[in-house]
Amino acid sequence: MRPILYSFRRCPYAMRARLAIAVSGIEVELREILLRDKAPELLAASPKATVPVMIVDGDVIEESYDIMLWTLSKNDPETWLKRHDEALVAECDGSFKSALDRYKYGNRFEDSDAIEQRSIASGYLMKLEDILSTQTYLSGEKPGMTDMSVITFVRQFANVDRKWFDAEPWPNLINWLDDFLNSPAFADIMYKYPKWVAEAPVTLFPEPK
Ligand SMILES: N[C@@H](CCC(=O)N[C@@H](CS)C(=O)NCC(=O)O)C(=O)O
Repeated sequence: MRPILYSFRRCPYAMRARLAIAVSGIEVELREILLRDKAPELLAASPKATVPVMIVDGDVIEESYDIMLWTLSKNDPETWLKRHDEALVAECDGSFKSALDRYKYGNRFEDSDAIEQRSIASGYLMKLEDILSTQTYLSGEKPGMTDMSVITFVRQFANVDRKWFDAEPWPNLINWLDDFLNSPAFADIMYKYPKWVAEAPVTLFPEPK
């Protein structure tokens, strides 16, 4: 049975799941979700109601990172799992993402200051810059799990105020992000799908070439 992926195009969590699926070559049935109008089938499968969610042979995988790990455990032709700094990814998913949300959605968090949070998040990005000043990727000379787990969140951070981001002293981080944004791999995961409804024809991801 082909896995089902509930996804949302612009969600950084869903994007990293799609990156792993695309590199693995495992074909899934993609169901594009609108966050403000979630499909009842998603809510029934996963009451926590976040995307991405993957259904494999009746099992529900509800965390993007676990979807990446499951997918790559099945097929990892670019050996991403060999290049995997778990601590750096955990810091991204934890304190960096928390500060990013408070920077990007400052008005939703009454007790925090957006600029202060931007500076907290920047501490993590300077750490990435230090690594990228000595090697091309966070994972070494080839991209790996570390790069692909964090890059969609760095993109989200950069997009809050790209002019400000580009003026910061992290040239290697900017190059690393821009190379990714200009890559075929990024274009392949950003294809626009219409909102999924149960009666729609099956949509396969990655797109058959
Ligand atoms: N820890 C989850 C987080 C997923 C998540 O928060 N996704 C957001 C979209 S980017 C979501 O679905 N939010 C629910 C909503 O906005 O209703 C994961 O890694 O998959």
